[in-house]
Amino acid sequence: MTFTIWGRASSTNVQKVTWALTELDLPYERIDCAGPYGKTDTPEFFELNPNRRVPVLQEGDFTLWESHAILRFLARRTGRLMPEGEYARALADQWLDFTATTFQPSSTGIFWQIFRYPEEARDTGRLKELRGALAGAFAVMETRLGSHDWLTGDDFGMADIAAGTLMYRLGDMGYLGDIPDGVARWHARLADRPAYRAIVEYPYDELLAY
Ligand SMILES: N[C@@H](CCC(=O)N[C@@H](CS)C(=O)NCC(=O)O)C(=O)O
Repeated sequence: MTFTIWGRASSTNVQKVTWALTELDLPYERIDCAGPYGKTDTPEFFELNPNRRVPVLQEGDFTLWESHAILRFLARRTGRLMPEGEYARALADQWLDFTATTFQPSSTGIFWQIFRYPEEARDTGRLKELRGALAGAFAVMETRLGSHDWLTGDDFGMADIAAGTLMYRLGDMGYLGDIPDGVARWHARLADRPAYRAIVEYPYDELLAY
């Protein structure tokens, strides 16, 4: 199995895929694109992903986009990073969808408000709303992480990767100070993993350039 991943290393959605590949010890080549690297508005990229977003995964002639679809593909392909059994797998899907629809919109929304705008230019009303949504998302995660090490099953898996990529920037922005205890312990476990330190704790100042 050899994969090509399209997307800049500073993208949290790309990090989900490269983190999974690294945990799986699978070889891949990554091509910088999107953000300051551009290339997503070319006809060639449209052929890869008509939604013009990264990540995109290629394996031979096969092309796949949407980071969580890629995580599921890699997990099914290898039989790893997901728990055993239909019920447990359904719960992994549940947490992936929760990250896509609830946790990520609030955390990424906060990131762009803080990162892109000086304090006086921020939309304070929107930021307040996003902070409330983020606190709500952490409270939901605590219902699981308050009494379990990982979001699904007994082991680290794809649901932890999807949600875990969002934690580093929140920490950088000072948003992890008063998170629930179980979420904080889970984040410490993630941060112990070499792949998290190499891939997620990645500088993102290049995003200022576009
Ligand atoms: N739902 C998509 C979202 C992909 C997405 O929005 N990717 C961002 C990077 S994190 C992107 O391509 N933005 C355009 C750009 O960076 O130029 C996924 O999970 O793959």
